[in-house]
Amino acid sequence: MAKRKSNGGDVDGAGSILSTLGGPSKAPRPSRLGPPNPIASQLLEKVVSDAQLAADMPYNPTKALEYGDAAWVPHEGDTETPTSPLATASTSTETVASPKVGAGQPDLGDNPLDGPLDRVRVDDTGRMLTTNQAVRVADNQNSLKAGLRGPTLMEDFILREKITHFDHERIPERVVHARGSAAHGYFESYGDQSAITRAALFSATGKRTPVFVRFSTVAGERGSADTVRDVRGFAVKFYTEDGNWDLVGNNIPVFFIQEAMKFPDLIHAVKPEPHHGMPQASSAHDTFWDFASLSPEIVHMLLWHTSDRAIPRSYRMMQGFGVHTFRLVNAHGTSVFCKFHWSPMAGTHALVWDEAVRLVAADPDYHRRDLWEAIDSGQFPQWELGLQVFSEAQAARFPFDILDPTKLVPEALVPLRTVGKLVLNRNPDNFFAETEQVAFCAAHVVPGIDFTNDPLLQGRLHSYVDTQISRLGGANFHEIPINSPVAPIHNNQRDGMHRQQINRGRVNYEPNSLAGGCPFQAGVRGFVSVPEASHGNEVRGKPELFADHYSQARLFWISQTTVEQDHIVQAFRFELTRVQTPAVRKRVLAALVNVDNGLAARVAASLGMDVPDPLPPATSRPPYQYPPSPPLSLFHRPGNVGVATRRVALLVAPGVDGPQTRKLYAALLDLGAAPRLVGDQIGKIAASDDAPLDVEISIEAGPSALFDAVIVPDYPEGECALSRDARALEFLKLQFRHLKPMLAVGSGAVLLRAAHVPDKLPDGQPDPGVIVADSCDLADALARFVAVLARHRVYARDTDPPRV
Ligand code: HDE
Repeated sequence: MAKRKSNGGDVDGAGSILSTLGGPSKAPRPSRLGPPNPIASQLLEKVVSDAQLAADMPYNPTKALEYGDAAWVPHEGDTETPTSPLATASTSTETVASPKVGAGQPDLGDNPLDGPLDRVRVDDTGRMLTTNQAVRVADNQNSLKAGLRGPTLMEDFILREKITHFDHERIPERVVHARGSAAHGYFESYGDQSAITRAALFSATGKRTPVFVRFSTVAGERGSADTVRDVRGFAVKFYTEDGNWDLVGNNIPVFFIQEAMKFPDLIHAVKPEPHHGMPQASSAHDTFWDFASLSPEIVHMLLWHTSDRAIPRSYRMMQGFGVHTFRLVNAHGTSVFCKFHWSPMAGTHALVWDEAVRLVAADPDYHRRDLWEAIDSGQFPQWELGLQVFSEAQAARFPFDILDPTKLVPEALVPLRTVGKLVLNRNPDNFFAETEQVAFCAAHVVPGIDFTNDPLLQGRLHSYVDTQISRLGGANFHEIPINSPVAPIHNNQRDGMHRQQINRGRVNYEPNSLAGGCPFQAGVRGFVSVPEASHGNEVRGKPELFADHYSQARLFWISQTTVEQDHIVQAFRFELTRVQTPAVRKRVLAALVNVDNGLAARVAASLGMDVPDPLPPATSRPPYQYPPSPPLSLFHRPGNVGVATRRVALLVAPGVDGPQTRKLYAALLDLGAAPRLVGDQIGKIAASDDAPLDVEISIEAGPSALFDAVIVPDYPEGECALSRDARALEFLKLQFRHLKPMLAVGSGAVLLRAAHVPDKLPDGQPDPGVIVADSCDLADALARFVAVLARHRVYARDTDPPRV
């Protein structure tokens, strides 16, 4: 073997570099580490550049900026650029490539977990079945047995993997808001709001930010029905260039309680009673009303909860609210208060209570289906975002405390400033991966948005991340694709269950010199909290103004139309009738006396009770007398989408006027509505002409509650068989009872008569929604029908009890 020639000093310190333990007193710089070896050369380059990077930071240059006045303006971290990418590598072998590790060369500053969801979408077209270890499965029909009639073998790893995965398919449902539906879309800014906020999504006209929005009910379990009486969640995740902002709101602008401390009590009270697990997804039971009647701060919310807001026709037809007062902060650090409002372009519309109850059976997925169908048919739901912006000085003059989440800011005090629109234009690929695994958090804000001291909001800032840790199995739920931001994530958080990121390098702390100070703190380019002065004693309590429990409840009541007030009374009647304890009912009535005597008297009468003395108020301050606020009525926002997405049943049977039916059907389709031929059973029926019609759904599978309106076409040969079918007559009665537009053409009117549908309103005027027309007036009749349908319901028809 030839002897290697030594060059003396050019290998000094090489041994230290080859060892991972200890080192010499000065950074060694040998020119080689031994025989030619590309990896060893990289190790040398790595150690030399590493040592240089550390030496470039002789001390922590920003330490002094953490103290005193300097701390008011956060400073950017100090950073040095390495002389070689290898300086920050984990290993000198990182350039070794393979189909598994990839190309080897690092993409400096990159985190491939960020970015579009394309990277995790999976398609199986043309692929063979495999196990999770990618072993191809030869037989997916039989387990491995010792003989055809023998025992199944433990060895069958394919069976065991399949069943084990199946056994663990379920994750805990959300403790509240378990039932929900979601969609992707975007937020488009109408202008530049940089004067009031530095939030990037509001920086320019036309700027689009991707969003994922989840709607939900609060009380019901994951499999509960959509149309129960409940608050609806309206949670929006904005994937902004400055990180994720979650506006986790509701469809009602106020909340039940004022204090995070009371949330578990509220939820325990409204959830099924713990002894027998009933009722599901309903507030109509003793424990809820017991808690409510002892917590008068709830009364404002109770009026919203008993109003038709709690039974929306569609997620697409409800408002959304941030509820709390937030802060907007501009680039100079100046902040203003802000309330967030989503207003649906389709208007605010509700179900009728009896209809909502029937839908629980007819289609428990009613709202989920409605959202999915609208988006999949290209009728994208839209909302406008309105801000109520006000200063601290204005807030100080309000007759309520802006930190109290049971109070709203009347639009007469602060009008809405419309700043953009939300469009939902894509359904998820996979319900579990996206809708179930999405993790909203009230604490996810971006630079430009900040919190206030609302004590309910402050409690929420803790709760959401905390709950995801058990629901989604650990601290890395932010890496689940639907939750990961499109903005880059770089920090020193490491490890934990299900970690996906493979962090390069040995540095997982800050300050550091070994990674050139990276990732370095962003200073004023990062999130800077509003430096709000705080003084006062540590105390458990609430400000005096929070004790006004009734003024805004009364404001809501007097801002409702007569029909809406009637429905509130009926909802109290229903809820309290289901309560079993008279003392609880009495306390609720006593609270209502403080809102309005008439309301209390009507609810009391509906329960066969006397009006009790009012509950003693919690404050000696007289209630504030607000003038009515029209925007608080559901009818204030009729919407501007006409009859688009409205479901219309055409009741058909053999002998129906074929050409007319087809004409009506096509006309509705052209208007964006969703017509459907409903009959005794699906399949072909003979029409008046030679072309048979195809009934699309039976009355049994498609009952009245599923449709917004009905048309009975003409039967030229006379009587229609459906006039002897009790299901068809009930269909028509329910259409009438649920205040829906009805059009009967020619002898189709026989059916309306057989169902005893009146054509007059209670005041004797013609019912504009019961339209009986001759075949020759079809165009005019259809135009009238469509006009009524666009206004949703014929509330003038409403009576209690119903006439039909
Ligand atoms: Fe929530 N809430 N909440 N909440 N909330 C949750 O977080 C909580 C409150 C709201 O579609 C939970 O991920 C506390 C007000 C929505 O995934 C949990 C308090 C408002 C959603 C939680 C409140 C909301 C939630 C359950 C009082 C309207 C569904 C699962 C201090 C502004 C988000 C989860 C989705 C979900 C806690 C009060 C809205 C447990 C402690 C007020 C829309 O973290």
